[in-house]
Amino acid sequence: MILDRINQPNDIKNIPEEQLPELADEIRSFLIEKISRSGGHLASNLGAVELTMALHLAFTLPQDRLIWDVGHQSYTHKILTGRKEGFDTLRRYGGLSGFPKRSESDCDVFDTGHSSTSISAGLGMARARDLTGGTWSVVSIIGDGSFTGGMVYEALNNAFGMKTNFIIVLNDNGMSISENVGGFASYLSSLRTSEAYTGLKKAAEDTLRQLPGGGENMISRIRGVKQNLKAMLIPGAFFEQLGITYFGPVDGSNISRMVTVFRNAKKVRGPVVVHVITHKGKGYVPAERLPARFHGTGPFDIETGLASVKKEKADWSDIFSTVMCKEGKKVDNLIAVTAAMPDGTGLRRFRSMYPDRFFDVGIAEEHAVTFCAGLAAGGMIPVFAVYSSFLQRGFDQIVHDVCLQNLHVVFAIDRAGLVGADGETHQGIFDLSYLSLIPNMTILAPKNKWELADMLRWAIHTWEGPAAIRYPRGTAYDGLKEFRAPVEYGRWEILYDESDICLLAAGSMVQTGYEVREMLKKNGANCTLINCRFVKPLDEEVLAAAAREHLLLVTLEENVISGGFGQSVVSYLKQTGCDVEVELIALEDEYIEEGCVSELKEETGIGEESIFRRIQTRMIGLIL
Ligand SMILES: Cc1ncc(C[n+]2csc(CCOP(=O)(O)OP(=O)(O)O)c2C)c(N)n1
Repeated sequence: MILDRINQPNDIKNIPEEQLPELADEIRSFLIEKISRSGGHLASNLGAVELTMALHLAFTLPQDRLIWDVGHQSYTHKILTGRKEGFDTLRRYGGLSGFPKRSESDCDVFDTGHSSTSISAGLGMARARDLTGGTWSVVSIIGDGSFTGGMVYEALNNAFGMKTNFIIVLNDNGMSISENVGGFASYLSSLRTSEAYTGLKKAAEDTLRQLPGGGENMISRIRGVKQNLKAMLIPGAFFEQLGITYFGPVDGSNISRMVTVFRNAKKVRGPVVVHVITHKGKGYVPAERLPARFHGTGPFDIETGLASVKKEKADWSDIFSTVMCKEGKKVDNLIAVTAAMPDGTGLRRFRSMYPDRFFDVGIAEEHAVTFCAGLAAGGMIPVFAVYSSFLQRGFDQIVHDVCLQNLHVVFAIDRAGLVGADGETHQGIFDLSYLSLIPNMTILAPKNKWELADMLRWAIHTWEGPAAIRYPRGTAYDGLKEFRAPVEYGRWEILYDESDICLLAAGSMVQTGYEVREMLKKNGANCTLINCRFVKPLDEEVLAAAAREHLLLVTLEENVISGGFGQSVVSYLKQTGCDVEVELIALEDEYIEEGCVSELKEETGIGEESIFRRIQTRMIGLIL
């Protein structure tokens, strides 16, 4: 195996050129084999194998800096920098991260996970290099999908007039997770076919030349027009106009060609874009056919491409999807908005049923929020379906464009809480905090799948201001079916009414609270369980009564402690002079790495066992 000779950074430089295609094949088989077991980002990585090899041949690590946008496509980079063995623990707790991590290797120079940051980061590093007299290369590698994010344009604008080298590799596979959208995607597709333009131009000139008499004359007149046309159509005009040298398009399967172009790009003074055409899923037929399905995948059978674990029950996004489709029929101004996640959020069905009322705005969460504000101001009812961690991008827009004007925008916040294998960048653990502090915002969290449906209908039909409904990743909870009180603004639901201990649980933690209560009861305790389905506003009446009637209140949330549900409860109790013991179960003030969700819950102290032990200790302290 040639791969056996790759054990540390730059080992690839010792592989003879004629063996590189074989190495690419071996890396592909390695990726397919490992990801089929661990799950992970397959299609993007398969597409970027040769590109990554060429980068490692043209540049020297760790001196030169490679910055991977999003970072989900950095697996080959990890293999080439001595982390092959780590793939047996990929995305597991304490294992190899699925994204670049500075703490993991000095060849990872910038942590990523969210899209469209690499050009800003790279530009910053290039400026820092210049200020410190360095001579290394700084290379940002960014996909065409990530080019739909606004930060990219802020960075390109800022790179204008730069006098030293900074390389941007545009890894264009024509896809975001799903098909790429918008004007820039269409511009890129025109660049991909720019050879067709060159051929067409020559054919037109030849034809004109054959015209009797005026042929040459006409050609020169047309050439004038052509200069203008050229500005629009020659490859890279968009970049050139911004003062960025454009190389491309380059075939992303041709390693030696890419190496030559990268070496040339190093010589350019100023920013340069190398536009590389790659193929998502390359070399594995199921991933080539279904690149979106294999963008991020769970374990699968290599032979068939089918998921190893069959989904038996609906997940939260499915429930959301079903309700949206049903309500779309009744409410003709209901609009669904996604920022490049039609599949993950479950909006694909809505799109096929109501194409005119569905908008994929690209990886542009900030824009999506203000776009929704505009839709609402124009009389529509927009529902923005978005992952909790990505909505962080739209914070100011929620404050300034939605809540200030009290506009009726519904935020369907998916993947709220711990998400597992994607790690720090993707955990949805801040939304209760960053939304709670915004005036006019109403925050709901369902205990089970029926409540999600009820809340979504309430937010669409009854409520007239901003509302955020947060729900977790994975299978929708179908327990506690017997409890289904109509959704009323700011009202909690008392599930079990006893004495001594009162569990105040929000969203996903109601299920946990239920299990904890069972454990407490087995140990002879009395325990109330309240479904705090409105995280904002709090149900002050129920809370005040709970404080009067129990020895210990325990708040439970899948969110960081700072500014979260528990602290809102404590703040209310303090303000109103309620004297009761309170235990806050929430995530500590820290980032949480990858791992499976149940394991992470126990590790972080919000799992059933840990909560049970904490309550027991606290009660012993109170009684003694
Ligand atoms: C801010 C943000 N929103 C959404 C995502 C989810 N996401 C991860 S990769 C991706 C598509 C990226 O497309 P592209 O840059 O073309 O890379 P490819 O996977 O096609 O190689 C999206 C939408 C994200 N990582 N960050």
